[in-house]
Parts: sequence; structure tokens; C-alpha cells
Amino acid sequence: MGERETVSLCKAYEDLFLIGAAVNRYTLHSEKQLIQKHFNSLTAENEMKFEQIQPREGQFNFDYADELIHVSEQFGHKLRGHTLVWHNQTSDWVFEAPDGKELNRELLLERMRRHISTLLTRYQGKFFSWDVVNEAISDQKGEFLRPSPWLEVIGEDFIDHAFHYAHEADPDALLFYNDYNESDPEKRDKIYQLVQSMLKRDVPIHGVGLQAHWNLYEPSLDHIKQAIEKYASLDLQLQITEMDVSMFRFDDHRTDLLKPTEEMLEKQAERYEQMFKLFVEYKQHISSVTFWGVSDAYTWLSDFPVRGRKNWPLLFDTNHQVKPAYWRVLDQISSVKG
Ligand code: HAH
Repeated sequence: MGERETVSLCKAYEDLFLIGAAVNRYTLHSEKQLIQKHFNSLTAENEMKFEQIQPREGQFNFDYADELIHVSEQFGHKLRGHTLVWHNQTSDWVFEAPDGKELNRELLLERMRRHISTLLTRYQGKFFSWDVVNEAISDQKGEFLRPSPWLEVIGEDFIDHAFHYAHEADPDALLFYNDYNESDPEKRDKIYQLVQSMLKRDVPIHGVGLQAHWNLYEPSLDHIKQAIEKYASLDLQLQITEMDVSMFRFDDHRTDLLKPTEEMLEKQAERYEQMFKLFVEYKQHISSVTFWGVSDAYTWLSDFPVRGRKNWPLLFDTNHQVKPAYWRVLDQISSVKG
């Protein structure tokens, strides 16, 4: 039997949802062929985060975002913006009092508004969706919002304000609340409650982003399904925004593995198969599935949570070749198309 020929993932899925990848200033070039063939949506992994795009007050660094737009226009990718308001990777100056003044709610809201409106006005019509607020819900039991300077200085309505500012600047952009551990039942209910209350207050929010940083063992398929159903019941779009399937449980700190075993690759393929089966089942609600990287040659998980430990969470291996998981994801769509 001859070798099976690889086909474009995003073409296979084009009637269902977009297939995206997070890229950075290096992988945009080193992974060019895979990016062109298999993906029809791109996200900047780091370069559009607050600390990189506005490192000093009023000094914006648009170079990389502009390059991303250039590449996307050449090859026809859609673009997701990541991310406007977050407690991490945000420049210190944002939360510092200027000389002779105090940092108060009005000033921080003004800094937020200026950041959001500068980006969304500049990139109007270029980025079809934005992660407006990232990870505002707490992981702690019994705590609703995550403690952060945004919350402390502005108050709970910092989230509403971010969405209003974004909508004012680009009324056509789809605006998302994005979070991880989104399939954990307790956190899921908090995210649901937040978004539901925003809808009641007429806050312009159009979708929930499920980061989907998953692994070989967790979350369970049941929990993923329940999360998708619960968010879908809000009648908003869902996007899978940062998918990867780590070879390790989150608290497994082993560092002895030089390459993944056959069993791990098979288990990963099974997990991807089950997850994409769900995405296909809920295709009416899901408008895009973005991987947090292109191939195992570079992934943020090779540094997190264990610094320097290699991980292999994606569909393409360290040599940019397809992995067993690629075929299983592809086969989910052939089963729908018949
Ligand atoms: C995400 N946090 C961020 O949204 C993204 O910007 C970054 O590049 C990588 C991951 C996820 C996260 C996690 O999975 C566990 C603990 C903290 C944060």
C-alpha cells in the first residue's frame, strides 16, 4: 500500500469552522509551508499582548502585527486578535501612578480605552475577532473574579468597560471573553454566570473563547461536552482559541522523556479524535478552532509549567511531519462528508 497523501486540514473543515494557529515572529517564517497549507486563520502568540504592542505609554510597536496582516493577505488567512485586557504580560507602567498624580479608576479606564481604541481603529476590518478580556475568572473555589490591578483599581465593571470600548472602536469585530480551565465544572459555571450577566446588561459580547489547553488525561470528554453545551446555551458563538494536548498532566513534572512513546502518540491521537468529534457535533455553535502553535518544533509548553522540558502537543511533529493525531482529526471530517 502506498503512503496516504496529506491534505489541507482547513480545506477539509472549510464548511464547518476555521482552522487556526498561533504564530510568532520566528514560526511565521520557519513554519511557513504548514501555515499556508493547513490553516486559514492566524493569531499572534505574544506580539500583540499589551507589554509588546504598547511597551511605554503612547508608544506603540505595530511592526509584527503589520507583518502578520501582510502574510495573511498574501495567503488568505483570517485573523484573531489576542489579547486586549489581561493580568499578565501587561506593561508595569499601566498600573503605575504618573508623577504627582494618583492612579485611580478614571485614569486606568482612560489607559484601557486608549489602548483598545488605538488597536481596534488601526486594525478595523483586519481582525475579525478579538479576545477582549482574558482570564478574569478565578481558579480558586468560592472566589469569582481573579484578583488583579484591573479589578482592584477599577472594580468589577472593568470587564464591561473593555467590551464597550472595543465595540465603539470597531462595531463589526466579534468580541470574545477567553479563558482556560474552561471545562472545569466550577470555573465553567462562573464563566457562564459572568457572560450571562453581561448579556443582561447589554454589554456587546459575541462569544466565549475556550482556550482548550488540554492533556492526555484531562479534562474528561464529559466535562468538555458539558462545557460546550452550557456556553452554547448562551446563544453566542464559541471559538476554541488555544488548543493543545500536552503529553503530561498539569502537575506532572517529569523531565526524563526525550521523545514521546508510541503509546503516548496513540493516546494523543485518540484524544484529538474524540475532541474533534465533539467539535463536529457542535459545529452550529463553533466558528473556529485555533491551535496554540503549528508544530512540535516550537510550543510554549516546552517551557511551561516545567522550564526547558520538551512537549509534543500539536498535530505536526518536530520535523513538520504529520502525527497520528493529524489523521484522526482529518478522518472526523470525512465521516461527516461521507
Ligand atoms: C494562555 N494562558 C494565554 O492566554 C496565552 O496568551 C499564552 O501564550 C499561553 C497560555 C493559559 C494558562 C494556563 O494554561 C495555565 C496557567 C496559566 C495560564
